[in-house]
Amino acid sequence: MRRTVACLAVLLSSLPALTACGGSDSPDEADTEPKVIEVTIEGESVTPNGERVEVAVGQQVDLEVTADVPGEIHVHSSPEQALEYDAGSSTVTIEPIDTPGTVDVELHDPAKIVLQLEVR
Ligand SMILES: [Cu+2]
Repeated sequence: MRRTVACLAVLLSSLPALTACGGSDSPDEADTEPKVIEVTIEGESVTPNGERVEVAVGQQVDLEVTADVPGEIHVHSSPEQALEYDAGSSTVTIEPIDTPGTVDVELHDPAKIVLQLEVR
C-alpha cells in the first residue's frame, strides 16, 4: 500500500515524463519531499541573506524559523503568501509554487531578502 502511494506521488510530480513505476531509487522521488531551510532572525541580522535556493515546481518548502520576536515572512509568489512566525522556534510552510521563475522570500521589518527561490 505504501508503495502505491509513493508511486502515485512520483507520477504526479514527473508529468509528462511518464517513467516506469517501481524504481525505488528514482531521483524524482526526492523532489516530492519538502525542502527544509533554516532561517534565523535576530534583530537586524537575518540568515540566510538573499541566498538562492533551487526548488522544484510544486515542491513544498518548510522554513524552520528561529526568531527573537514574532513577525511575518512574505513570499512574492503569485498569489503572494504571508507567513506568520512566533518568537522562538517554529516551522512555517511555503505552499508549492506551480510556475517556474525566481520568487523573493523577504521580511519587511527589518526589510531584508531572506531567500530567492529558483523554481524550476
Ligand atoms: Cu514582501
